[in-house]
Amino acid sequence: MKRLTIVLLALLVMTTQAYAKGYEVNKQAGPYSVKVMLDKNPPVVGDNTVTVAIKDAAGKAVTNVKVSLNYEMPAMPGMPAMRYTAPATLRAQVYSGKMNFSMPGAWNVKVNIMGGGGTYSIKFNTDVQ
Ligand SMILES: [Cu+2]
Repeated sequence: MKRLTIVLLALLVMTTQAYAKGYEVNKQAGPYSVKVMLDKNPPVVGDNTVTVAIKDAAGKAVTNVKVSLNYEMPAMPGMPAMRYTAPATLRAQVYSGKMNFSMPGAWNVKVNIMGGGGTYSIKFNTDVQ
């Protein structure tokens, strides 16, 4: 019984850590591997800090591009689509910006990377609480 309790406690701790981890999306954009991290998981209404780490095919941090964020909530009954743009600025080896979600629900996020011979983007959806 005691052993079972320990196993259950260990499982609970592992599960809690998995959920406590920040929101993270990993995608490929043209020549770049892009890792997007939000400081809150799930994201919340109001300010959320976004960090974008970009690596080239050799795994080296890319720091000579421009990064911007588009985020939108599609139109809902009685409510037009809401679209916002925010810059992400280079800090150390990563790009950082803020997304301010104006209401809870499903949002579409697009991260644009300009440079390296073109514009590349990744998209993901997130449920804001
Ligand atoms: Cu809405």
